[in-house]
Amino acid sequence: EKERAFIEWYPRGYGVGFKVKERLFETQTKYQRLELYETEGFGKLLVLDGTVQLVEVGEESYHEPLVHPVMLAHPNPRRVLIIGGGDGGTLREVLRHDTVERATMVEIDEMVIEVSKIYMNVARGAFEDPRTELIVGDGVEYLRETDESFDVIIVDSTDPVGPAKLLFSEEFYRSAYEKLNEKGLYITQAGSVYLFTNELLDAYRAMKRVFDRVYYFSFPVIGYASPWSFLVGVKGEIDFMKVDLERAKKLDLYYYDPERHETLFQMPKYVRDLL
Ligand code: AG3
Repeated sequence: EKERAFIEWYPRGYGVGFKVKERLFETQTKYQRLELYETEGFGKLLVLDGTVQLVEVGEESYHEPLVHPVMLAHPNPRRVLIIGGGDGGTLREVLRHDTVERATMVEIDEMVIEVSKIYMNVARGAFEDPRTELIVGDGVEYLRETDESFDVIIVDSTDPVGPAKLLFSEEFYRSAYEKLNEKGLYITQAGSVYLFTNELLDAYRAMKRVFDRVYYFSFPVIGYASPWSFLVGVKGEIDFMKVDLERAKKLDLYYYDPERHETLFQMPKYVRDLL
């Protein structure tokens, strides 16, 4: 019996793959090629333009470090903006913080939201939460044009190559900085530490030109070429090295360990030397 697999190919022929039982769905959306698989041991696998967005089993290893470090470092995050994140995992984690009054999510591709709702349950009710404001649209335009301001902005995009490239530009960071309140935090996923080192460096340097302070950290994510990088931009008086452990206790986390927050900042030496 022949074995089937989905493999995501990174630069220089580095692959990350899963054994799959079947392809459940495939379509070309207005923006990208969307595929959904049933894997052997990790639940459903969502793929956009050949890149793994998530596997159901272990998706928290991405959504927890993307959301909770910034939410717990901010003293009182009430208004949160999410750009991308159509599967709803980021939104779900944001809404677990009871300081949140409104979470606005701007996803460009409605098909990602629909397919995630029909085939998976990553959002676990987050789209129906009364605090959720869901906008199908272009995050770059939204941020440029909105009159709203935010405590935390989270960019849960595809890679810093291709369609999401604008989300890693200095111009975009400037409009994010402007729309942050006096004290605000910005976080973006920034790609594979080993395989997208140059993209990580470019994004870091551009963020340094805009934010008051910039931090980088990495986390091993199930399904991606780990370690995976995250970049944090700070506006105003916030210390990203400290998180609120009282609020953290209520979250019942599985991957990100707020009591060992400092371990996030682990980076291969050559990367630290470059940054
Ligand atoms: N975030 C996807 C991160 C990029 C993955 N890149 C890759 N596999 N090359 C969106 C999905 C999670 N909400």
